[in-house]
Amino acid sequence: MNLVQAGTGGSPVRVRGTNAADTDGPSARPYPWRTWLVFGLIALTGCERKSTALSGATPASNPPAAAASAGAGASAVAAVPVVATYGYQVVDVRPHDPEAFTQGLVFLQGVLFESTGLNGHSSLRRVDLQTGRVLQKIDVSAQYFAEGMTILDGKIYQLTWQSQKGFVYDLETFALKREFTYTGEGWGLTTDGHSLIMSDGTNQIRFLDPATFRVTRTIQVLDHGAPLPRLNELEYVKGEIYANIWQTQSVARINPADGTVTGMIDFSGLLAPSDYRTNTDVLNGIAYDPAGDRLFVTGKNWPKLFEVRLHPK
Ligand SMILES: [Ca+2]
Repeated sequence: MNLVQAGTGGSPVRVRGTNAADTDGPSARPYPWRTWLVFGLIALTGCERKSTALSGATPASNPPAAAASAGAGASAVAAVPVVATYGYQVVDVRPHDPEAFTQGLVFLQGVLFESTGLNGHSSLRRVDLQTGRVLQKIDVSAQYFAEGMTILDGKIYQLTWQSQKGFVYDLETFALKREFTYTGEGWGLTTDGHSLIMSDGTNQIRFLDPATFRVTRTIQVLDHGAPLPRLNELEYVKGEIYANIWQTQSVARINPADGTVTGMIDFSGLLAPSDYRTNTDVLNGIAYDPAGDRLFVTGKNWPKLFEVRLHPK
């Protein structure tokens, strides 16, 4: 919100500058230096607008030029963060339960853990990576719509969508150990090894103490300085937060220190049209294997789980 205001505040600075020159104009004597000053201001304003348009229109395709243009053209305009774009290469394809409405995905010790949603279909699963076979599963009560899930210190944490209730399970037995509450909606969940990191459908990400569930800090996720809402399934990857953006083919790479979007991964075309069925839903589900540096991606009711490698576009 503050940055939106700061952003709109940028414009009036330029307008005020132009207006001051205009106001001075009629009452001022026509000294040549003043005329040149006005021409100079007009030219500078033109440069600012051009560089702003450039960096807004093609931030990813040519970030160095946009950044250089913004820097050279307008010292009064706040720098627009450069957001890199990434494509992907499919390394491997494995089966995924097409009835699993994936809301959370974690890789740990050679297997996948998955949280599935929808009332009456919500579950917690341990899944064989190679075959997609469900090795262990508990159903979540039909009154709950399960959401994001993560694992920390031998415990599994699972959110629900609108019930403001989370569950803590034993990693081995899936026995329910504890329940907790939070305000707002529950969407995605991951961990940096210390905190639970939670999205709620807005552009906010909360960091929670895993023992008390108190919010220790909150970041506002901003893409090119603007709020980026609908952050869904999360994964902590090499010091960054990856976030599925709901109803898109994109995953944002987020700096956990300040919420800045540093990159955008375009997963367009990952699931072939021939793999779509009537209940196939959006891309959702990111898991990372730190030991093997492997990234896994799937979607809600997708028949396939993809191991992908990213590359700059
Ligand atoms: Ca995840």
